[in-house]
Order: sequence, then structure tokens, then C-alpha cells
Amino acid sequence: MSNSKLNHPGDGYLAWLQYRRVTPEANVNPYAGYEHIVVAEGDDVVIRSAVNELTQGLEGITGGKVSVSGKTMKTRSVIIGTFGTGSGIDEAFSEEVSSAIQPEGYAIHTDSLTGNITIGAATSQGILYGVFHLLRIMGTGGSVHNLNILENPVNQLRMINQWDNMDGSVERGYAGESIFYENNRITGNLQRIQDYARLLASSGINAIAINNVNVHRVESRLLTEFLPDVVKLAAVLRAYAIKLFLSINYASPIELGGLSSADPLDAGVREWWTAAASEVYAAIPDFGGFLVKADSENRPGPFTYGRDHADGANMLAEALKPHGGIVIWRCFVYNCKQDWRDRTTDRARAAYDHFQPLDGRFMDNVILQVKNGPIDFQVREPVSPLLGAMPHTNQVIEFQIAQEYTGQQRHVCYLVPQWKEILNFDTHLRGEGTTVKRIVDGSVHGNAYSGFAAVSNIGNDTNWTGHLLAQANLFGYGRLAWNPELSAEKMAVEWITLTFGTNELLVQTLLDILMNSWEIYESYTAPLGVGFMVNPDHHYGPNVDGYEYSMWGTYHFADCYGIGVDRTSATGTGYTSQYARMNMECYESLESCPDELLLFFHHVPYTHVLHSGKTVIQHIYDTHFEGAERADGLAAAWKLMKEHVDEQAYRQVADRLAEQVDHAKEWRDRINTYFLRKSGIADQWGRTIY
Ligand code: GCV
Repeated sequence: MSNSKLNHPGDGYLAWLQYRRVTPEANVNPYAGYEHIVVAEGDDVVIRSAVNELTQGLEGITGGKVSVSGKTMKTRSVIIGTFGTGSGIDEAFSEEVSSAIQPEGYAIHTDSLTGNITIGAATSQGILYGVFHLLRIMGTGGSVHNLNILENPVNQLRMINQWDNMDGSVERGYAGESIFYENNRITGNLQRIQDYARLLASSGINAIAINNVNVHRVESRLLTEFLPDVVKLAAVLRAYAIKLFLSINYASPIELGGLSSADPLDAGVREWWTAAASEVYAAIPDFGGFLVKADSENRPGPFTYGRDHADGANMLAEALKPHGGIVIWRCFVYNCKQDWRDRTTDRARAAYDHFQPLDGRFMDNVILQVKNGPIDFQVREPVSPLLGAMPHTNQVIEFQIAQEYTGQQRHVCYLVPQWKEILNFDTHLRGEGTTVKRIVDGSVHGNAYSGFAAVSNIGNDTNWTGHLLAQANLFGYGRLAWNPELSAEKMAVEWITLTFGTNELLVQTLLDILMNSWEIYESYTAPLGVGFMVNPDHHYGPNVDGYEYSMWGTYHFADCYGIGVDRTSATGTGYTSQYARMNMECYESLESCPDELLLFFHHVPYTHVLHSGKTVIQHIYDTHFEGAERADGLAAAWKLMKEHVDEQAYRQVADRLAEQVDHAKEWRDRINTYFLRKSGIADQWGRTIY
């Protein structure tokens, strides 16, 4: 159990697991007396984690000393146990409730006479989630008098991808070094891993790939030489019901096995993977499986041997199948050596063009992992047309919690509203209401596997995420994966209250900051869905032509007349045809294409008039001036919170917001100046542009 940092509530280490007394100054603590835990049945590692968490939580929240036993001694006990064990758990719930609980679900009930709170589940995992739920209620000051809760996760796979390298660096990491590795070894600091596992489990995460999808030579050896240390990580994560996955190097049979090929149809290669999988399962019986980035951004894959993604994925799936393992195969596949002069090749088309024709060819333990948009986690892009377009194939959606293109955790950008918008998008693939959330939860196509994956935003910074407010994205991601119906506001309020307490002014101020942050960030960066106007490589800060003459396929085509990418079927790259008819028609036409995606789908003159009534050029000027001003407003609002917040926490946020204010001005001036010079059209309001 972690308590090493309990003395520093403001440094952010405890994140949303502060377990502070909600009203330390009040005489009446609504949770007083909840100092006894009854473990009705079972004793495994997950139940032990649940008991530890409950003990730590109740002691923090009530201020008392908690005892644990096997029987209900008093009123106001918290009783945990599994159904059908004859332990008395069943009696607390109706048959209807207990039979509705799925493997990871739980029910919570308060007995009105005794005040006893019973958490019942079908598995220890369910108990752990139920415990976190109860602590969340108490941590946010909710009533526990009449609890009658029944919860099942909507999504089966709720996964985190670490882009951590064994040299300790984190690809697109903005919060320090890796907590998993240093000096090409797995960390010995298992306490930090355990504390991370607690954060993940408390928000509902149940799977993690512990190394970067770009697997270098050294990480390839996680499968072999480093396996004993992977076993230790798996044990820590297992106690929080989190399954461990490894990203693998497709060329491992060559690099590790000394074979001359990695051809998926070669018998020797197949045997090599079968043996490798067996060894991993001998060491980690509940190992999750492999995450694979193949034939993408110079990574090896089946293309080398004239094979396709189905051949490649199925070979691995076959090796994992006898052990119950799965292959998660990423669809981020495109030509990264494009000629910028060639306007017919469209990176946005690539994932669909590569994968959709393969529908039906993947084994049932293969899942395709599809990025939420067709390009790359931009502040604004349409929903990937591949999502839902392969009815006979398992798919999960991939988000990026790490803010690679959304301010790199130096700017505040609460991403949950963006994710909600994506999940609520109606693909119309099976008529109205075929939303992305229903595709990824498996209910539209009845897939065997489904769910969410996302790139983590944590590192070894004390506060985990660099920007303290970026913790809200990690928390919100897990909660949303559990239940995509939760509102972005609700999750923000939960996170704020659990992290900072219940001061109303503070909660409201932080809520405003978070809820406006995505819009603000969007307004002073790349306009109208055009994407990529960032510095090459590290992707931080404005550079309108940073990628314009590169091979990466991310262009805006601005000239002195206009800007944007013609992706229509009529005159452009034909990308719009990858959507179901309703959406295709909406994007195809200038009249109906939403303003915020206009430049993603169309090349228009600067004088084109938006639905808002403004010309494109005036929109660019206005949003950039407003955006920078609103960033100023965020910092000003936070300044007023100084006396309501722990000093360290105050400073952390104030410093980042100050950087954002400066940097937003840089964005504003670079973008406005670029377009003034290109277009020669003056700002209607005569503001300073350079
Ligand atoms: C892990 C983007 C990032 C890369 C990342 C890649 C991916 O291109 O910039 O750092 O590589 O996506 O998702 O595989």
C-alpha cells in the first residue's frame, strides 16, 4: 500500500486518490463510524488490493482506525464478497440484481437499519471496482445512506498503451521519463508501478501494453531475456485486475531467433512464434497478448514478404489462441514516404484502403486498433471511416491521452469533450443511431472483442502528468471507457473534487477552465480542421509550413488564393466516399460540410463565407485573437484561486498557464502573420498583425 507521499497532498502524486476528509473542519463527518470492513468471502490478490484500498480510503475519509474481519460485528460495516458463495452477500440483493451482474460488474447496497454497505460482485475484480466506486462517492461528498447501485462496464477492453522505451525515454511523453524502465532494464521501483496500477484500476482500466509500439532491438527482448522482470510487473498489475500485454517487433524471429525471415506463411517462423508465446504463458498464465505496429512508419511487417495484414495478424493469433491470448493489430498504416508534389495520394484514405478489403479474414482473437481519426490525433479531424466498416472484424478505438498535438501537457486541454463528440458521431453504417460508441462496445456487429485503447500521458514526474490538470484526461479516459454515457462535466467535477476538495468556487473555476480548454486550444492553433501546422519532429509550437514539403502526407496547400485539402469524390482525393452515404453527402458539399472541418474536406478561397457568416480569413484572425485572449483568461481565473488551493498545486498550474498564455500569443501571431502575408487581405478590425 502506498503512503510514501501522504504528507504532500499538493504535489499531485496522490492524484484523485487523496482520500481526504471531505469536511475536516465540520463536527459531523457523514462517513464517521465506517471503520469496519467485512470480507465475506475470498482471499486473492485482487481482494487484498480492494481491502487495502478500502482501509486506506476509509481511514483518510473518516479519520478513524479501520479494522478488517470475516464477520459483521457492528452497524456501519462495509461488507465485500462474491455472489453464490453462501457468505451472506446474496441476501443483501434481490435475485434480479445479482443475476444482472456481469464478470466485472458490481452492486452496492446500504441497509437502512444498520447502515451496513454491501458490495457484491461475481468476481474479485468486480469487488475492486465496487470499492473504488464507494470511495469515489465518499471522496466527492456524496450520500451513502440509500445506495442501490448496479454497474457493469459498457466496454470489455479498457486499455492503456505505454509508449515507453527501455532506455527510459517515452515517445511523445511529456511528464518525465518512464516509470517502467531505466538504463535498458525494467525498473526495480515496483511501488511506483503499484501506485500507477491503483490510479488505472480506480478509473476502470483493465489492460496495459507496457512498451512502445515502436519496438526497438532491446525491447524485442522483453519476450525472452527480460521476461523474468516482466513477470514481476505482471504480478503488480494483476493485483489490480490489469492484464499485461507486450508490444512486439514483427521481425523478432530474425532479431531474436536468428531466422532468415519473418514471413508469416513460413513454417519455421510460425513455429518460432508458437514457442515464444508458450514461453510467455508459462511465465505469465494470464498474459493478455501482443500489440503490433507493423508496416507502419518504417516498422517491419508482412508486406516485406508480399503478405497482407491478415496473414501477419493471424500467424500471431494462432500462436496465442491455445492460451486465450489476443492480437491487437494497429491500423495506423500509410505511406510515410510520400512525394508532396503528388496530390492524388491522400494519407487520410490509407487505413480504410488497407484494411477494409480484409474484412472477414482475421481470426476471432484478432482486434484491429483504429485511431479515432484518419490522420493522427489532431485537435480536430473527422472520425475514422474505418470504425464500423468491417462488420466481421473486432475493432477497438485508439485515443491519445498524451497531448502530442494538443499542447503537450504544457497547455491545458481537457480531451474528454473531444472523445465524447467522436463516440457520439453517427456513422449511419447500419442506419441512424450507428454511433461510434455502439460500434466500439461491440453491440452493432456483435463482435467477440471490443473496447477502447489509448496512449498514456504519464511519466515519472511527481504529479504523473507534468501538467497537473492533465490528470483529468487520464481519469476521464478510464471513466469514459467504463461508461461512454457519462458526461464530460460529470467526470471533470468528479476529478476536481477528488483531487482538490469540495470548495464550490474552486470546483466551478476549474470546471470552466477544463470545459473551455479544448475549444480555446483549437482556436489559436490550426484552423477549421486543417491540422498539422506544427514544428516537425517534436510537434510543439506553430510552424505553418513545417510539414508542407515533407514526405509525411500532412499538407494544407495554402497559396495566395486559398487553403485546404480537396477530399471530395467529385474533384478531390475521393476520401469522402469512405463514409456511409449520409455522411459522405454531408462532407462532400460545401453547403453542408461543418465549418470546423471545412479545410479538412475542401480547398476554398480565403473569401469563402462560412456558416458563421464570416469569411475564412476573418475567421482565422478572429479565432486567433480570441483564443490568445481566452488563454489569458484561464490564467487570470486561476490566479483568483490562490488562497483556495494548496500552494504547491497552485504554483504547478499557474506556471503552466503562464507558459500557455505566452505560447498562445506566439501561435496567434505566427498564424495570423502567415495568412495575412499569403492572402494580402487585411483584418477587418485592423488589429496588429506582423
Ligand atoms: C509511436 C504518430 C507519432 C509517433 C507514433 C505514431 C504511432 O506518428 O508522432 O510518435 O509512434 O503516431 O501512433 O504509431
